Amino acid sequence: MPQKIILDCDPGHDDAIALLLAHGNPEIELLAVTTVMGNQTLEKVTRNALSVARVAGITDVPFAAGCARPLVRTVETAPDIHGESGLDGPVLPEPAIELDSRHAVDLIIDTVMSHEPGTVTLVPTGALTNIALAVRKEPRIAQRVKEVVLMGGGYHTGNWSAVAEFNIIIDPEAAHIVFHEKWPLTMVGLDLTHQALATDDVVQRIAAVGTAPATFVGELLEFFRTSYRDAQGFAAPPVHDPCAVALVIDPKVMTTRRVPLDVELTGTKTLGMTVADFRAPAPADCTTSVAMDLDHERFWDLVIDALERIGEVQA
Ligand SMILES: [Ca+2]
Repeated sequence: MPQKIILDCDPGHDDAIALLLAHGNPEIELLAVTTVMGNQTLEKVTRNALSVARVAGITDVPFAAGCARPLVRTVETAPDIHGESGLDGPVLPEPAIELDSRHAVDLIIDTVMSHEPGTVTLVPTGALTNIALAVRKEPRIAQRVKEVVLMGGGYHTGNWSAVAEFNIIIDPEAAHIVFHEKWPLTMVGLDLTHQALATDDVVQRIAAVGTAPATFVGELLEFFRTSYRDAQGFAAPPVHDPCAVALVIDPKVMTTRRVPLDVELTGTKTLGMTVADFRAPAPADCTTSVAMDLDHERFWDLVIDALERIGEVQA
């Protein structure tokens, strides 16, 4: 049985690849795609999501726009990493599908409540604003979702401050809500995703696929490589968001450890830090885990396999 997921994202180069992986992998049933401000404004990331849907050939999945600003704080975007469009590099095709008329929060609630309990996994790859509001509006989803597998945070490292990751620090209050619900939650953070580097051999393998979606990913990675080199000193860019999708597909793609997790809301130097308590043993009621070690080859095999399944090979 495929794993049913809702992808809540802010495309975003790595979100786009996460969406292509979710669509192309036969172990995933993509129930809905929702958007949230982050890498760029809500308007831009929503348009980007629809453009990626066209690239991927997704026509039968509802897409809905969500929150245009964080719960408490002002909007912060990441043009240094993702460009002015939020998805700079390739030419973005005109969307071919219309947005769902519902707000993302309502689409998330409707989707979770209309499926059997324990069958829907939430995969947030942006700020947690929509997820936080969804569980506040309909608290029953906390018992009903199978689990939350999110890209964000990090237990030893940050990227938007010394200790905080972008998705968490732009809406730490939302992250606090999501981390404190009693649903099983796995944080796929920077400690893990900084192992998911699009190295030269990966880029060559993607180029060899020869389909329009693979060419699109190649153009995304070209821009991403330059921005990560210039902004954060990486030789090869870390491709964060598909790691969360990959964990849903194949638990063997990374190791995880059950540890209590919290989010710093009051630190003067540590706002948005995700605090993992590695003291053993974890309490019996602990429902949170962190991702630790990635099987790099297994991960990229999944991404490339998905790309091989969507789009025609070009002459
Ligand atoms: Ca993202």
